[in-house]
Amino acid sequence: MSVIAAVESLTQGQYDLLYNMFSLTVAGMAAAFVFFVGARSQVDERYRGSLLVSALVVGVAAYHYWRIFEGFGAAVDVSSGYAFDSTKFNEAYRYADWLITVPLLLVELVAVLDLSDDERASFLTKLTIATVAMLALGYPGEAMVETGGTWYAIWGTLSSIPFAYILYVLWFELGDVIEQEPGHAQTLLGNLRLLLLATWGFYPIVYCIPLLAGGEPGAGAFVGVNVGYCIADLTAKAGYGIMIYHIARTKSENVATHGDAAAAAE
Ligand SMILES: *C/C=C(C)/C=C/C=C(C)/C=C/C1=C(C)CCCC1(C)C
Repeated sequence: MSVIAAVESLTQGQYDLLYNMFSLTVAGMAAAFVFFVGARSQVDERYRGSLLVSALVVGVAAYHYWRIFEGFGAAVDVSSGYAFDSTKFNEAYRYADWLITVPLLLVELVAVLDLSDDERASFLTKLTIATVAMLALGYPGEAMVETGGTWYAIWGTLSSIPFAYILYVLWFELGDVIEQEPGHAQTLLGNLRLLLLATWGFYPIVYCIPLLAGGEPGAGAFVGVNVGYCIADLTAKAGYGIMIYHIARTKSENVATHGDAAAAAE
């Protein structure tokens, strides 16, 4: 049974925690959307695209979390001891969301890097292919097989292969690119790379939560996984977008002080 299918009922505490977490995530994504749209005018024209993509990411996530929140409301029968009807909770929203937002997070990143068109295209192509492979291999584990069973571990491991490749590219290739960036922007991009690796690295850990719960999936594992993914999504999308905004501002100031030609040469 998948984590969700194994849930028969929640305690009041578990219900309150999830309710508040989904609510907070919808609000956080929606607030971030407004912020990124508004902040576009504060950066130089060439970096506005990165803020638009940041807004797109959190906008798409706000919508999906709203649907998840609604599904959660429909699945729990508060009047009969928080009984849980797993058929009303659609887990696929999260993976559908990641399929759209993860490649966009990469677009956001390259939009603040000084890359040639060729470099940009090659970077995005290989990372997007790896992302699709990672999610396509992770989904069956998450939703279609026995949680804690052999297949759960197999899908998780298979999904980790393209993930390891993504980490490799982000660490080494991105590291080389960042080294060529000027002054303060280089420090900020270094921090962004760390945030990226730390937040993305959190997802496979969340995937392992049901295993830590002794292999016997139940409401506890369900709550752990959902709270974990909410926190991961908020930091990897809204938090990351805020860092991209700071980088865009710093680089815009460089453009303003050194003029266009110097900034273009950097
Ligand atoms: C905004 C959403 C983001 C940044 C989602 C990232 C998701 C991952 C890095 C997921 C990775 C997984 C593994 C490496 C193995 C287990 C299955 C996954 C899909 C949770």
